[in-house]
Amino acid sequence: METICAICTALHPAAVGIVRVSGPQVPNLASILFKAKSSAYPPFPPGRLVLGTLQLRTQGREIPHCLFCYFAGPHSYTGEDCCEFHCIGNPILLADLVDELVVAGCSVAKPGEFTRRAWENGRIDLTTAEILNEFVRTRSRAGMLLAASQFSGELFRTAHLIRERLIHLLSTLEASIEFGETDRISINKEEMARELRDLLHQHDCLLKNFSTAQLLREGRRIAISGKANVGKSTLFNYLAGQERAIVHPQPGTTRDILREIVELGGIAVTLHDTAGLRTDSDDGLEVEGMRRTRRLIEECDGVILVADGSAPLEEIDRTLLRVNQSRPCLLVINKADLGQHPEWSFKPDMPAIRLSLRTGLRCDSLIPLLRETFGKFDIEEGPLLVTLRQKECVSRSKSSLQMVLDAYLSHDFEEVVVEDLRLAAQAMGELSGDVCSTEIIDRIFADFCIGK
Ligand SMILES: Nc1nc2c(ncn2[C@@H]2O[C@H](COP(=O)(O)OP(=O)(O)O)[C@@H](O)[C@H]2O)c(=O)[nH]1
Ligand SMILES: [Mg+2]
Repeated sequence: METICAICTALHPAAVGIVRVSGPQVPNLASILFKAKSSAYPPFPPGRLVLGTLQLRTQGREIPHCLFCYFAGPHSYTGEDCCEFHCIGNPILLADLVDELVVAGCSVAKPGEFTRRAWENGRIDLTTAEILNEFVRTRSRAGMLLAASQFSGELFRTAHLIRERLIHLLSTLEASIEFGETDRISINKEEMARELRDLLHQHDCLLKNFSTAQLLREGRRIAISGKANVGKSTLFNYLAGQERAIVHPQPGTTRDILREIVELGGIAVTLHDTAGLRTDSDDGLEVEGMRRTRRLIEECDGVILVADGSAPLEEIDRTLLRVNQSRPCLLVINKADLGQHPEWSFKPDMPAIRLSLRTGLRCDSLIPLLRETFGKFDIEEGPLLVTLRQKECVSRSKSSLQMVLDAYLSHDFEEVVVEDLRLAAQAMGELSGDVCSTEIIDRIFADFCIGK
């Protein structure tokens, strides 16, 4: 087994940078690369930080202010002997340390290789490893908290249990097909149907929770919509915290849809700036922009409808208010600095705020209101599917199982059914990692960060 090493902190100047090492050479490397300040070490006590200097021998340098930590296998992240060097966080120094470790016989870890070893050594199950990766990558606090709530290994246990039940059904069926007539092995058909239905229900529960997990990844998709020239791009830039979209007094400036992932009060939101909607444009480009906008709005989880509260209410405003009533929508009545036109004095049927993006009037209430309107998570009890791969495994298992039940109900109950049951068990095994090809495992860990 090779000893692997990698920088596991971000490659930016920072107070501290960490290089992680795992494998059989760790005890040797410690004595070559690290000199403790106290003569009491080595041997290094597991799990304790020891102060000393870094010995970059081939480069002829000694770097002070380094902490060294040894983790004895199997009680380590990977299950092997591991260690970490906590150095001053200069990326050049960290790269030099990795070079030195390579000279000493280590190889540079591939993305996810530490966690892969942890999985191979039974320290972590496959689904929890995926959740860990999601935890690192999620862009919102809510996503992070959801990922943290999934660390207990519940998804693994659920998938494992479903697979065991499928295998039990499979062996009962196979036995009845092979020996049924001679040895009178009969199966209780009612019990069988009940078990199949219950298993299908379990699949449905898992799939229902996937939409929550999608929020982990992308957050809510929100479109900023409204008439031309009301301040949509100004709002987009305000929420994105930067000048992304062109703001211009001339109507019809925004034709392409701009997209930005932002965190608004703890929830991740993919924000879309769209072309203004109006009825009378004869500009082909603008018409195309409006067509795309309508399609996008259909796909989004919610809409921020922007209006110019200082101008009279037009037909298009009424239409927009009406069509957005049935979806999560926040009405932003902008340009309060220019005064309010009497036609905008009514009480809207949706959450609304009157503000001025130009002067900042009442803008501080915007984010809490956005969170209230779009931030509700409907989390069901039970484990959460976190990645597309996990969802695909459950969908595949479900459709095979549905075929089994359909065939069963139509009394067409032979080898075909056995094959479908086997496919369902296979898909569940892939989810839990109980049966997974090297190719799939490679793909899962390739998506991890280096050093994880
Ligand atoms: N007076 C005033 N003008 C605004 C306000 N917000 C945006 N504008 C201006 O309205 C014009 C259109 O803004 P823009 O964001 O491009 O609107 P969009 O077409 O809806 O994207 C620009 O000249 C903005 O500076 C506001 O609160 N008050
Ligand atoms: Mg615009």
